Amino acid sequence: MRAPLIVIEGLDRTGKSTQTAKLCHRLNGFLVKFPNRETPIGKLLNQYLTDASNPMPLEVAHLLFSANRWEMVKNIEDLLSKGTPVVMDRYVYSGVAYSMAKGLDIEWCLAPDKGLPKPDVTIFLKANDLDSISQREGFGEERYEVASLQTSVRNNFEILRSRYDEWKVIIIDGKDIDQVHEHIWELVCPLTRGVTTGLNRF
Ligand code: Z5A
Ligand code: MG
Repeated sequence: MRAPLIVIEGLDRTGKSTQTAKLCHRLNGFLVKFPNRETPIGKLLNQYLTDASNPMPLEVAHLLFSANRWEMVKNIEDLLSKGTPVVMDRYVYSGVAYSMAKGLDIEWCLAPDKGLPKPDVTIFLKANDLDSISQREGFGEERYEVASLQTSVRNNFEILRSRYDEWKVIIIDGKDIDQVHEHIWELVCPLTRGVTTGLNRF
């Protein structure tokens, strides 16, 4: 028996950080946010995201986002095997959806993440009304937070959703933070008894 690996994905400002923190608290789990801006690679990514004049090629940024996930694998596997649930704020799917929106090929994007642990459930926070989301605090401060890119990222998330069967979608329009949390809990609750199968891999 091991603990579950839970991922929350979504477009910018859909409430991923709010919800992963709440869920982690309720599960007494371990929270992993990607990008993890604290590691040496994460510091490079933070510089890239916050300074739009940074000339780093898109391909290099994509590989660094992936490397930033690989940096955490040993830690994550240890926690799961010892019975601590791991909750992730973005993961492989964000890596692919954003880089595809910038013009990279889906298979090329998935290749460096091949072998990473696959989530037991991926919960996608879906907003139908992107305008109301872009009015939330903090939107537009980083290089990918532009409306045209968000539409493309949303389409790419739909492509990924049709490929991976652990995806569950929650429509967030009109729901407050606690209502979204209760929907998430309904999906996660069956996993809290532990998972009998080994970890799948991308
Ligand atoms: N990126 C990439 O390109 N490749 C990769 O491999 C990865 C990421 C992993 C930074 O990500 C960028 O990295 C991102 C993708 C790219 N690009 N962009 N743009 P990040 O995760 O570090 O971004 P962030 O700065 O944390 O923003 P965010 O994640 O987009 O926001 P959020 O976590 O989804 O939302 P929040 O911080 O929880 O909530 C936003 C506000 O809304 C806040 O004031 C909340 O109080 C409020 N809120 C939350 N829920 C609600 C509800 N239900 N109602 C009303 N208000 C709410
Ligand atoms: Mg966030």
